[in-house]
Amino acid sequence: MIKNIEKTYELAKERYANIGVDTEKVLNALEKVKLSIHCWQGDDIHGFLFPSQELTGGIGVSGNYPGVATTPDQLSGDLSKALTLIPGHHKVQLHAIYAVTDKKKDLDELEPEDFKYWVDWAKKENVGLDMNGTFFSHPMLKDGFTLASPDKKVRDFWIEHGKRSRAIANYFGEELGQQSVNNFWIPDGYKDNPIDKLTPRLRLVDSLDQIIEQKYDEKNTIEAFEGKLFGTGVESYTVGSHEFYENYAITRGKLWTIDAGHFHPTEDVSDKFSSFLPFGKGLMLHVSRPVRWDSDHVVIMDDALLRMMRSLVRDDILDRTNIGLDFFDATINRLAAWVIGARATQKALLLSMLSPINKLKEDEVTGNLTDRLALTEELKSYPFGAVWDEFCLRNDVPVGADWLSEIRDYEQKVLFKR
Ligand code: RNT
Ligand code: ZN
Repeated sequence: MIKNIEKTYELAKERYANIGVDTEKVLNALEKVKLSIHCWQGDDIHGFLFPSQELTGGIGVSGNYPGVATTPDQLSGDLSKALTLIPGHHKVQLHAIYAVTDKKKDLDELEPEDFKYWVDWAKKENVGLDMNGTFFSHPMLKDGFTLASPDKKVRDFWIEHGKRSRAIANYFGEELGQQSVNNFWIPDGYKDNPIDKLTPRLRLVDSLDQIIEQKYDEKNTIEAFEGKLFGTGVESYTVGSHEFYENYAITRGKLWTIDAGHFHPTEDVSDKFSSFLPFGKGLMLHVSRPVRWDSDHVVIMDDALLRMMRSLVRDDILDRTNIGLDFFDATINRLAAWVIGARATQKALLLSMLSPINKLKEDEVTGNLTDRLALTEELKSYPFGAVWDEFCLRNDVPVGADWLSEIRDYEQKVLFKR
């Protein structure tokens, strides 16, 4: 089996070499790309602080596949298992509600030590950690508002939470020696048409400015801001719109988060990267798969994903982009969901890298648009799967669908016993 994979790879290597693509270089480049794998796929966004709290903020998880993680050891164990099935070295994104503490603590009381559990785990796994404040599923989400609330008490609670999330992200960066991206998404908005659209946005600017007042070394942490077109229950007006956060990120020297599910379904999300980067510091992505709405389906290798990864590769902006995953599906095995989404994202990256980009760019500027179209079409049937298999082999993870039997085994031995 291994021999066949290697043989097939050698043939594929030759085919690609004929069109000027060095597959060895590509394999090295792919190995360097870290994904930020979201912990919340593993437990349907319950977290450990208030696990019985209803999920609010307009997001939803459907399904009740058996074996959901309900303790820190279960969730970190599931993540560890999933990481053995995903090639390469990655990061994991946490949310504030995943704090591990015996004390009863609210979101405005969290401290770095409440995440020591995760830092110890990350060191063991050799992964970085990214952070998310949790601005939902909490009674202080009052009438649909947090940082933009008209009520100062509500705002202050969430401002304190935001500040604390930054201290935690800074701790991740210090401890793990790599930058922790701290993502902010808030659900604030109105179901029906508001009269005043400006004042809530001014309040949000003020709240965010208070949160980011304290300086942290960017080596350790940087903030990213995630806008949205709308959420369920907030259809008419979202305070944190895309334009709002794009401008906020640019004027404050922060990252802009683009969640693939947060736009109008016909928008090409990939087209936004190169529109932002001439002005902005960098991007965070929430790679997701919206089906008719922001449904957060498990990511697959579809056109939208390919377009996104192609933009990152062709425009050479991978080093300014953090590729986070953000989907949640409880109708299938949750570990499989992680593995499918992560591997699909890596495959899309690989397919994008396996093309003679410089030649295509040259064709474009010299007006040889015939070659550009012909070659990009032909590339679709080049033996990219052989290079992917070799990548898995070299990274010591199962090739093809072999990972599935490991998940089935884990189900029997671990998940179904919960
Ligand atoms: C919600 C945003 C947000 C969340 C996570 C859980 O629409 O996409 O990123 O999915 O923070
Ligand atoms: Zn998101």
